[in-house]
Amino acid sequence: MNITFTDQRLENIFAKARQGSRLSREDGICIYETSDLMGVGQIANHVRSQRHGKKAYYIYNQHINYTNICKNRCRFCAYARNENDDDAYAWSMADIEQRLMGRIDEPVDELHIVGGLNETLGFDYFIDLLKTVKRIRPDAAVKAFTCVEIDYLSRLSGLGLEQTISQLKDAGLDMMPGGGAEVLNTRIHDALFPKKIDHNRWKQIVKAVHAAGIKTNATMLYGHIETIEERVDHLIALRDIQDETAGFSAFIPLAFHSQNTRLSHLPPTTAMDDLKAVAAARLMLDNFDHIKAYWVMIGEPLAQVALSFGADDLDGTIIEERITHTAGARSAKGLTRDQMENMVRKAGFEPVQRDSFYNPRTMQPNP
Ligand code: V47
Ligand code: SF4
Repeated sequence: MNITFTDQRLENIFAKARQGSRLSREDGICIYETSDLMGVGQIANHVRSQRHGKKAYYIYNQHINYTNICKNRCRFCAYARNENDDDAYAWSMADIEQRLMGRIDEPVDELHIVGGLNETLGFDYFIDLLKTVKRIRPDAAVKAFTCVEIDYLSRLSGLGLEQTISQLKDAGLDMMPGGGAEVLNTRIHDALFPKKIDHNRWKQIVKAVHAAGIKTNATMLYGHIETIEERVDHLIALRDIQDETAGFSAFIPLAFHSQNTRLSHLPPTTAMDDLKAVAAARLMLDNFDHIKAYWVMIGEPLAQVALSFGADDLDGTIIEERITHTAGARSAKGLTRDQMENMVRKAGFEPVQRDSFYNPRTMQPNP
């Protein structure tokens, strides 16, 4: 396969990608710096095609954001509230049951459950939450809690990290989403999310979770104050952890939305930023099987294009996404399975409905 590059530095990166050699920090910086977007995209697409051919995965999922009360108050977050705010909420088990029952006739394969750090909820609430979900949806996978919540729960339970993870697993925790890492960097931590766990604690927790046999995803929140070097170092930090644990399932670049946040002066990410984020991840994270283009954050049309820039997964049907929509996302709040499949086919790929562990699902009837 030949690619005509306008930036000759990409020749060397393409040669490495073809040989399956690991890209360096300098290669990562070049991928972000170059204006040869099509060149980068073609290399990423080559790697993507070798791993996944024309397959593009998606899952039938439901989000449950059990509370928006959060003591961390990260500067980039539009979702969190103080306990006394008018629109603060914390769902009871009856509320959660009602949400699950409201969609019980749909073939939901995964419950994606995250929330704020709400000091009014005890450790029992989280065990109840997992057990309630498992009781009502025994066949669906429970993908719940970020490392930030696990850290919080280990303090709340007083049981220590390993015992806390083990109790959550026994109650029904099947895997964990990738949020909470933001950018693994002290400067950004101190400037944007000083109350949240730092990169050392995040790494310690994710390794403990992987050691307990629980797969997680990983993310990077980009498009705020981070530099190109900090993005590349974040990807390399994740790659190093994956070498050690093999516990990451997918990586999801998260495009920052500034509306209703304390960073509302920042402009939205561009299509160039979003496609580079996907391609850089595909090329730098050579030990990750899956790269998601999260349509909620970059919009459905660009997510289609991202399938040709290294992404092999569009996340899910979702319904009722709250975190990004509070921060101004203009994408739909959810998609039907037909819309999802149509999106994939129109982009020239083959839709594969999957479960949480990337096993293809046999088609169930449409709701
Ligand atoms: O942890 C918060 C980010 C994350 C904003 O693992 C924001 O399959 C953009 O992690 N603009 C939650 N992003 C979402 C998340 C996720 C989403 C889809 C799939 C998976 C997965 C994980 O969203 C948070 C934070 O990093 N976030 N505020 C904002 N204003
Ligand atoms: Fe809380 Fe998460 Fe929002 Fe930070 S990003 S304020 S931890 S809900």
